[in-house]
Amino acid sequence: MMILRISATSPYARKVRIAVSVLGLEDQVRASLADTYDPADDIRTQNPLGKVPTLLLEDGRAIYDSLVILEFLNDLAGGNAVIPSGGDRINVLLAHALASGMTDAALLQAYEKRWRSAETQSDKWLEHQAGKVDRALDELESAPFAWNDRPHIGAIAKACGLGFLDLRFGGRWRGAHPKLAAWLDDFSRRVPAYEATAFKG
Ligand SMILES: N[C@@H](CCC(=O)N[C@@H](CS)C(=O)NCC(=O)O)C(=O)O
Repeated sequence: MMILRISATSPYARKVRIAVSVLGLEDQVRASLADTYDPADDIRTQNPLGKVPTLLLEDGRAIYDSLVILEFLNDLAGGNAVIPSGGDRINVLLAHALASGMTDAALLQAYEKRWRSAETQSDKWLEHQAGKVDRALDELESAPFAWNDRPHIGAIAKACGLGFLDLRFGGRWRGAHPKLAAWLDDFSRRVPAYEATAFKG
């Protein structure tokens, strides 16, 4: 059994958890909570970066960065599953990059507020990151990408990024991005793992 180190709120871990479900690999992967703030947690020896998600293989290897884990799981499922082998591959990876970059910018804002006192927080930095999120949301609103029977990693990353904005920024993106909100509702209906991996507090 492989072990997936996660945190309950991590959008990157959620992306991998949804991919595990979509690929039908639930019986091969067990999730285990990690506390990335606790120096005594094994996550820092399993992954020098101390980040979730990290996938621990049965042969002792640890695989990290969510995109590398997704590539691994895609191969394990026989390939050409959540990441296309040809054709749309670059488009799907690009969609993943946009959604992940948006998530990174949202997370950096959340960290700025968590790790710095109110007096030392940089408004300039927060605005710089917020600009990335806003532009990514506008791009996603104007050019929503479809998926058919099985969501690819671009769609999964997009849903998890939006879910993180719902969780940490009170869903404020929804008002100005109605098509995107409808897209997420549809994703949530069609992919049960999305709701199943939502942070319930
Ligand atoms: N690029 C990484 C980002 C992972 C990441 O930043 N995870 C956060 C949780 S959302 C984390 O583990 N943070 C702890 C830390 O940075 O020390 C990926 O895609 O896996």
